Amino acid sequence: MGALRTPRKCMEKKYDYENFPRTSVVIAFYNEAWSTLLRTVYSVLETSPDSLLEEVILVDDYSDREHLKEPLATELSRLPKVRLIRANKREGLVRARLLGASTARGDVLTFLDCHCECHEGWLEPLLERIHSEPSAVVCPVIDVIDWDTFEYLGNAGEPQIGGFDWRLVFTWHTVPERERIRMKSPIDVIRSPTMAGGLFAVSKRYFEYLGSYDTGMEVWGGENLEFSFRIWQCGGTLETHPCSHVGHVFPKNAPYSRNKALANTVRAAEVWMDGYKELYYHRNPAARLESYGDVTERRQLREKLQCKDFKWYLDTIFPELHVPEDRPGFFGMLQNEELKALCFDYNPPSESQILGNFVLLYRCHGRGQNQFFEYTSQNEIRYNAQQPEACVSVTSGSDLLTMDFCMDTAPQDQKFLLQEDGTLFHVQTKKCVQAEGDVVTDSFMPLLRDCMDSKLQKWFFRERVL
Ligand code: UD2
Ligand code: MN
Repeated sequence: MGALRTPRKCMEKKYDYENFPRTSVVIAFYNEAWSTLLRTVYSVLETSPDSLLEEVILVDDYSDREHLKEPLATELSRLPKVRLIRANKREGLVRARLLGASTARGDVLTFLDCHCECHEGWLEPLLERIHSEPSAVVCPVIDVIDWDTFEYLGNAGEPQIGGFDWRLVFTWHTVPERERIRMKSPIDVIRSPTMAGGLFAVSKRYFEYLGSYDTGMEVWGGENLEFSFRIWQCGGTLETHPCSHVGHVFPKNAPYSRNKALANTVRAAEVWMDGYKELYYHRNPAARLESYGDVTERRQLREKLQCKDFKWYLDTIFPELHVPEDRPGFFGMLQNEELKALCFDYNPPSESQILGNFVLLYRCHGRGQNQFFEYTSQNEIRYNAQQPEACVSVTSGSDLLTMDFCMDTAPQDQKFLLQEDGTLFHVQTKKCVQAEGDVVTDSFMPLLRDCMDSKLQKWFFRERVL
């Protein structure tokens, strides 16, 4: 096992766990490899205090790989406390987990993915917290197991909290100052706006009270944000315990298609986000067209539990998240007046590295994503896909448009005046943004040029391709 950054106080802490609730560990799997699945099971059995572990429930979500049939049943039959349940059809992770939960005998449900390794002392902190606060949903710190070597790499640094961006993609963030102040000790739980989804413990009763999961969600994706919003808005708390560590193999590719994630995410937005769902739809127009089934029952649940609204959630639980203005006519594709087929287009070097490339012009596609920009009342052109957010800026001496992180108050080089006539005037250099390029190589860019009366220097925002 690699070096772990568990606070030393965690090691020193002794748990008096006689009265702690017992847990059922529920692990749903679909076509998982033998070694990773059994590593998960053995590590649970080897690291959980006997008196705290009621059982381990494995739910086979209708896998078709041979090794998961007889051979798995035989292997597991030798192990104490382990039960194997099989779905009769492919259920997806939400209903597979619920199938396991429905037969659970423990007071607490602890969900794990099927490619984890629990680390010594992982369970006690989770159960202690739920023992003292039954409405707490508690996650371990998720350590990294290398996808290629399966080495337990440990955690790179301080635990992080979960967030999301306005594409409704889950994101990781450093613990904000206000939360560090709230925590009374480094081994106190860390409040988190969202969870990654796979690894958490919850009182069985409280899970049922909260409406367990949205069973209209298929396969994979979206359920983690839905559950996170629901926990907070309906009176619970979502936390990470810095003393609990579980390793997870972050998959480079999954053994199944994840195309249901969009519909699942729309269900979450439709039930929990009120008017803020529009910010999501603006950034992913395909989401608005996706059929997502019936959410009447989930809205009734929200009524019944008298849950708070999304504004409360944003203001109170995730105040760090920038809420876009999305003023009508000032978001979407930024299109050129002369070269009408061309729009601002930005491709970050990678999902985790947003800065570093130039803004280009590319055929307008109307799918939001990398052609989505928002023009703010501070005169910024925000590239609104990722967290932290990036704004169009200019490196001094250059006529190219680049990206830099947005600031609370827009710096001079990030200010562009979109004037009545469509001119996009860069305040600092007093130049205008002009479309330039080459038809033969089909490469175009927005560049800073002396202002003149030309449609190549006129721009307008449009939400869709007409
Ligand atoms: C993350 C979560 C995962 C889930 C997902 C969003 C962690 C560490 N993982 O993705 O738990 O919340 O985000 O949906 O936070 N599975 C089934 N049936 C299916 C599909 C998946 O049983 O149809 C199982 C799968 O075998 C695994 C679990 O569900 O045990 C999660 O799937 P994943 O590991 O492919 O998801 P991951 O870790 O990329
Ligand atoms: Mn996983």
